[in-house]
Amino acid sequence: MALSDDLFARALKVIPGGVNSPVRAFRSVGGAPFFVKAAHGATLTTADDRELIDFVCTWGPAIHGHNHPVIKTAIAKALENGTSFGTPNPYEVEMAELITRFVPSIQKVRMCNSGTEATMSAIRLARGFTGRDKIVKFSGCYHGHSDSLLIKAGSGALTHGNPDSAGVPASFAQETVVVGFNDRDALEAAFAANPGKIACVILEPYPANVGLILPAPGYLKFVRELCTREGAVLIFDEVMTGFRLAKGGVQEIEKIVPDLTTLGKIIGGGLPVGAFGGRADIMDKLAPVGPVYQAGTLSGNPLAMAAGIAGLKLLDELNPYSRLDTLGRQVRDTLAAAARAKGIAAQVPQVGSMFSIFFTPDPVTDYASALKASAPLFARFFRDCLDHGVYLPPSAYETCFISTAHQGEAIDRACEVMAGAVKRL
Ligand code: KE4
Repeated sequence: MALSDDLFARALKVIPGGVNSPVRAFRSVGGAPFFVKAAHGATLTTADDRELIDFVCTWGPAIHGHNHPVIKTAIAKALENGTSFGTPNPYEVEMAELITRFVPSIQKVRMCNSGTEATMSAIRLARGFTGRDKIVKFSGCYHGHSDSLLIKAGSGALTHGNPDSAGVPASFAQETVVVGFNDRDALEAAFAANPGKIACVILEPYPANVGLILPAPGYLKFVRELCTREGAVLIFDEVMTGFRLAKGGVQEIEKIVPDLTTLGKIIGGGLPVGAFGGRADIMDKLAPVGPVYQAGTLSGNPLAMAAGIAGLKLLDELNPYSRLDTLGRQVRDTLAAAARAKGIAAQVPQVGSMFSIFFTPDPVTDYASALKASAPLFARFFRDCLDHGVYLPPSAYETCFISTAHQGEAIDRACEVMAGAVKRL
């Protein structure tokens, strides 16, 4: 029996579904997940010594490729002095100063341990700041698994057919208003139906948890202006896009200033980190200064901070974004050409180092149009790529990530494999 199969059989006995996060379970693409024992650069090495070119990049953090020597050295150096102090430490200050420098809208920031904690806390903060209870989210956007946000959620929730998770009390769900992304009228109507009651609007400015969707021209500006008019806090969930598409994230690209921003993934350098920050007048509502409580045993952990600081400084030094966009265009153009040659309808949205593929003839502009794409065809495409050594996110409702380590042989080989997979559909 292959080692991965043996590990999965053991895992199934003691871990629900054999995985610690549902989207890893391969349930929507068929087959059993493989287990990874090592990751370097653009490559994963499975328990059975298969080498795979990785486009999941641990769901975003590995923008410099896996196990980058600069990040590894930073962790090792921090480790010499211990793993956790439970007190303020110098790394936290340096991390906060870096984040506020990279993202000017963030005047103050609070570290936590995951994107879920970041968005959950940002929503509580917006409710505490405004004294209002309702929140607005967009169908298909995924902001982690806190109760208020598991309503019409994307990513693993959508992949496994429970975008409205069981276990969320109706009394919680009714405080969450869900509207379609890119739908101006629906957002106007949500405010009209809840005058003075909406604490915040939270969105992924480039939704990437139903596959990748880009905002219609002017849409983000419209959302910003509506929130300002209605006194609602605008939260950009940049857990995925933060530092991924620009040092300052989507808000730098689109020149929109949110009131709060949530971050994660890249700022941990591969270790568990989340963060939320924004206007000082809002952030100062947080304990111990203000009445909104939020806390965390390992928040600002020195090892995680050291890893994240090293990764952010490397971005500052290398400024890899145009290189990453070139790699993204190479993949997009390869897939689009292969689909045309095969006569298969496909959309291949791409921005910077993020791309996805929808097997559908129509442009994908929101959750509803994303659902029209063929998930079974994606599963066949996924399986063929994996059989030929390229690992994509195991779900039609995720986005692929490219790292600087993909440049050269890895991206060329992967493009060959993905073009061949389209041809064999
Ligand atoms: P975490 O709690 O998983 O660190 O972050 C939640 C989160 C918040 N906001 C956005 C925009 C996110 O994409 C995420 C998490 N992303 C998924 C992948 N699309 C994590 C993968 C998983 O659930 O295993």
